[in-house]
Amino acid sequence: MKISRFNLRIIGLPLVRPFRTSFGTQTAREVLLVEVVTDDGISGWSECVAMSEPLYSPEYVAGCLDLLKRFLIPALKFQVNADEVAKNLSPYLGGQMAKACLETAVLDAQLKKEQISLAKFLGSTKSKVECGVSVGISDSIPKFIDEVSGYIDEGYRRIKLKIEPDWDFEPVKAVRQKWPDIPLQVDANQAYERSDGKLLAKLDEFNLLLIEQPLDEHDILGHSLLAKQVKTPICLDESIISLQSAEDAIEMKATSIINIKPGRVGGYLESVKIHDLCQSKKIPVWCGGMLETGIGRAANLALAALPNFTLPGDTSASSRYFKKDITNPFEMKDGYIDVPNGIGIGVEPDIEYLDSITTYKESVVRE
Ligand code: NPG
Repeated sequence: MKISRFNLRIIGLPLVRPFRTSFGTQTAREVLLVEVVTDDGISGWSECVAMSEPLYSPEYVAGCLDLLKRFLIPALKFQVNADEVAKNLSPYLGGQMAKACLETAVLDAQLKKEQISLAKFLGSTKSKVECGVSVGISDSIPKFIDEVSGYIDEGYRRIKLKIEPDWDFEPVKAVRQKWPDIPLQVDANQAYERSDGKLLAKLDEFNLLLIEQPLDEHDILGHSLLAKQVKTPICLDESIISLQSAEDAIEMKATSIINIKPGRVGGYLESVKIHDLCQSKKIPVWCGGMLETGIGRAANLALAALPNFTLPGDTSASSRYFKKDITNPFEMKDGYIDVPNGIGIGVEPDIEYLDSITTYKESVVRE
């Protein structure tokens, strides 16, 4: 596929409510968007999931922009198919989020040209997916219960609670007491130490679906040791950055469920490989979220429609995050969101709205 230009832009979108995790509080989402324009005049869109600061992963918006401009875009030489992008970018180490973003924009353009939806291309088997919601750390239990209550009333089918030392047992207990049967899981974002096994084992009584990423992302052995101390399944997120890392963590029994985030593993094509591996090893997977706009959400929904995505993901409705999304909003009906079935990722951004929230814009054009 011949590419005539790459349009890069950064937008700023306020969140409807602050989102606090063990690594910080987000009040707005700064998003790097890539538009690939082909010689046929087709636009492929994608969003980079990196945050403004390197708090969740080493990647961050300004760093990804630099990586794209300086190394990744030039490596594609304006002529590439989606299945060759990863190979062309492989000399450059790391940068999964920036690489995923570039590959997805190329893929969107290519699938639009081939008139096929991303969901179909990836191998989806569902037309709608079950919605979970991720609830941030709060400053009081009553305020927190109110927030959870609101989500349950809206119809969310699985609740994920962010935890950290001193915000774990009590909030989880409060939710479990009020909703004894709701599918519930927790996410620590690496906030605990190997020595916290006993403390985390106290959560076993709450019948949680999983504990997500309790320890440092590099501590695969620690997770494997912890898995022997707690009954609740351990699920890795930050530690899984590729097919290889998924294979190693499974083999070491450090994870019995995997959160697949396409941005974190370098793209949707790598995500499908991880999905297939997990399916063959009987490891259930679910699709994580990174406070995506409609562009990233559309592609995540396509992935979450694959058969081994048997747990609800962080695929919430647009209204959970933004007052106004940059695409038509994703709405939840009876706890499900429809998987987009239009060509490519199946959605287009509202350019006029984008222009009004753009903080940076630049094009890399073929000479
Ligand atoms: O619904 O998109 C969502 C947010 C889900 O909790 C969520 N994401 O650690 O998985 C995470 C967390 C996150 C958010 C990570 C933003 C990084 C950035």
